[in-house]
Amino acid sequence: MMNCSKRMEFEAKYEVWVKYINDALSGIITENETPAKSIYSAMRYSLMAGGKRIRPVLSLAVCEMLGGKIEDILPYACAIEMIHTYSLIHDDLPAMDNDDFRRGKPTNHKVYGEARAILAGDGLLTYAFELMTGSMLDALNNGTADIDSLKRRIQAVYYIARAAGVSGMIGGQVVDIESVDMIIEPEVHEFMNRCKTGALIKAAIMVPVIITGQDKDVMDCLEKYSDSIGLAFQVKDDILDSEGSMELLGKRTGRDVQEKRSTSVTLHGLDEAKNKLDCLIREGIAGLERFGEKADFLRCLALYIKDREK
Ligand code: GRG
Repeated sequence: MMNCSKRMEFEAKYEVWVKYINDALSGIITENETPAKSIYSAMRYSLMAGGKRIRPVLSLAVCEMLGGKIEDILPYACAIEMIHTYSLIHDDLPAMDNDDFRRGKPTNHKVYGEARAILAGDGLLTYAFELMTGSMLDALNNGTADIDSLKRRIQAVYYIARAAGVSGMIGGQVVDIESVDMIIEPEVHEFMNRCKTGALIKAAIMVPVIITGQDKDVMDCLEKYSDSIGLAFQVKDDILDSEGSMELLGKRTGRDVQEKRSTSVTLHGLDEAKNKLDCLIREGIAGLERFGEKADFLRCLALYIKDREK
């Protein structure tokens, strides 16, 4: 397990990555004076509302571990955070979870109204693809990427599209809304979590693997890590809904029981959910063995997922 100095190193580095990502995101969606300015404002409101940035941090950390260029991965890392933010805006809408607070602030539709919140989500989702394909065109025009590198970047965009769409997050969300007030089979529950939450986290990890052109062994190890921590992230989210507070989480808690949702805690109980979480984190860390000390940040990040309070 991680000693104290490694943990402090991890925390300092995480903060540096978050600042780097926040600066990049802030420069992408800016306030402007066009007739459509309110949509930029609504998109920026949620994008810059202070999330943990765990997905883009994962992309940058994996890229660094594999010796890739951070600037090559940044557009994809930002795109994934934009897709994630869109999903939160839509998830909070009255037609979905009907939440009033997110990231400690009023939800997007509470500030900008429902219609604009839907458009802000759509705008972020679409902008994510504009950002990734725009960076590919730049690389083509500047001659900074050869044909193999461009192929890998197309593969990365495809991977993200599948993770965000019906094969991933949307597919998982549909199972989620259809399983309220029902006992679902453990396999269906795991499918839901892997799609709804795990797929985008997995994409954040696998995109730098794809773009830096790694061999099958590296790919398999990081798939193992990403499958485990992606699922662990949702199990922890379920535990926090049961044990966490609005104060720390910046959103309403205790809804899973109230609204009879199928979560790791409501289906299996708190103790079993915690055992499952421990087990997934151990499995994830085991996937990092071949990388030695270079993977210390990713090991700490897995432990952070387990121990996080928000
Ligand atoms: C298209 C109408 C429409 C809705 C889409 C896809 C979708 C709704 C919702 C996605 C499902 C979702 C929100 C899954 C939960 C994933 C999760 C645990 C989110 C919280 O992520 P954190 O903790 O949040 O990383 P921060 O705020 O730190 O970024």
